[in-house]
Amino acid sequence: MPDFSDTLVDRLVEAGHVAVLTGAGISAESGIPTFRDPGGLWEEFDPQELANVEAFLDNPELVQGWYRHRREVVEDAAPNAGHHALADLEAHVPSMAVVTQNVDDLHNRAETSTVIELHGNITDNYCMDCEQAVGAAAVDAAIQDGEPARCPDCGGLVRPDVVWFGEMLPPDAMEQADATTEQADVFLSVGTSAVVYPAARLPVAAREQGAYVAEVNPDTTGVTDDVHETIRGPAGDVLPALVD
Ligand code: BJW
Repeated sequence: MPDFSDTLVDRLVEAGHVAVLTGAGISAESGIPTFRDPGGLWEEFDPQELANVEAFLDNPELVQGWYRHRREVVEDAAPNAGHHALADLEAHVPSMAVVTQNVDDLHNRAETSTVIELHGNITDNYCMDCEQAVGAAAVDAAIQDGEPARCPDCGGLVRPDVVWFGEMLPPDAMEQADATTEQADVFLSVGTSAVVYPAARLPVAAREQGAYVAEVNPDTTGVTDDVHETIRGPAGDVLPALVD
């Protein structure tokens, strides 16, 4: 049985608004690798070669192929007990939002109502020149032919709609994330190493702004020392127990 305090339960029961920040760890139990854990994506692949725009422009086929592979993993995955517990929590609190760093769409597929995607969504692609959306099928067909995927209208390179290092986060999403953090009476930080900014500053900002902040993670993170309470364990065990 996961170990959390009566204080957290009381604060959740009394909360007017709950904000939840999620990271790759919440989707680990759906079979989607995290980035920085042993066996995670960054152990096998160098982020410098794949997750920034210079790498993409150097070798678009390689980066498009890597994202296609990850998109397929995501399409084959399903939301797990942790995603479902957060969707269920909505029924127990007056207002709630999930701010996610994940690009895997699993909070939407678990039918959480308010999902703020800070780092984009791997199911979407767009043209770097004319910015129009390009369907995944067109990207897959080009890669199949050994060519970089290009925009059917203007011929520009097509990239996944994700946020790479050195890029700004979508301004609307960041504004919404800041607003939900400011409003929060309880803030949960779930399955994130909390080392990537600006997302990593949200739990700290929540505490400064008066929220009760709890972390759900099997390991220590960049914000462990900043939260009121740490619940050690997998999100798929902890969150259903907390919501029940
Ligand atoms: C479980 C579990 C289970 C396991 N249950 N838990 C110096 C200081 C401060 C900032 C910077 C700096 N130098 C550069 C920066 C800025 C940079 C940054 O933060 N770098 C740091 C690494 C130092 N940030 C940016 O560049 C951002 N943009 C920005 O700041 O714009 C302004 C700016 C512009 C120009 C110059 C400077 C500033 C953009 C960041 C974009 C991040 N993109 C990625 C890739 C997305 C696309 C893709 O998927 O390919 O986002 S990187 C990657 O990390 C991904 C994730 O969303 C993100 C966070 O990772 P996350 O989710 O925390 O995963 P892990 O693997 O780290 O952790 C998993 C956790 O789960 C672990 O704790 C496990 O224990 C736990 N876990 N199983 C619960 N079952």
